[in-house]
Amino acid sequence: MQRVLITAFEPFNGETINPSLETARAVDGMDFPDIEVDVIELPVERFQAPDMAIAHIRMTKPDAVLMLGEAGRRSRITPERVAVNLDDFTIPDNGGHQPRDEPIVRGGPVGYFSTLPLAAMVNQLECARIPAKISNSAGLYLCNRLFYSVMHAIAVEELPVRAGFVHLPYLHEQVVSKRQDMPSLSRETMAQAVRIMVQTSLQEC
Ligand code: PCA
Repeated sequence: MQRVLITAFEPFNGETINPSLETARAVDGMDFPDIEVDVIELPVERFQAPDMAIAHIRMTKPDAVLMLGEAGRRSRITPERVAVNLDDFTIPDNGGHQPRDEPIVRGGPVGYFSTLPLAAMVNQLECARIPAKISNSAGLYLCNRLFYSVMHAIAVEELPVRAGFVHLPYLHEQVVSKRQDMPSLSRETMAQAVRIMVQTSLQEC
């Protein structure tokens, strides 16, 4: 039995839901024949989120880590290619922190590539008629920070785990009464997408 850890974020920026958490919860209840799926909810707080994720990876030793977060305004499921060593928050996190133009790890590498099979993930999503595309920037907010911090811990500690980050668009209910011109996906589509990515994340490249 292989193990996949999914991380998801609590709501932020005045929202009452976060599509990553809603979707992770839906996938947590699904049956995977040969995979044990574990879900953790992370606070939108620059220190706690990476610490919690890394502690969980060390403790439970998953085979793959699929980190999820919201990227409103995007119209597709977007697996991220790269994490960069920079915090530049344009809004404060839920703890009130707003670092500007600061390295995440002083003296650390400029970036880390995702070690998930991105092309296969996008291909499988497209086969299921779900819009998807590799993204070349995870931004400079907490999702990038979590992504970078986890990849750095995996590299430094030489942990045998593949990992990467995927941004999800808004859910329909987030654009019904506000943001009327913004794209969104249904809960069903989002959950199916994450299910597909969990399965594909373990495929050999
Ligand atoms: N999205 C934010 C942080 C939490 C989330 O779900 C981001 O893209 O950085």
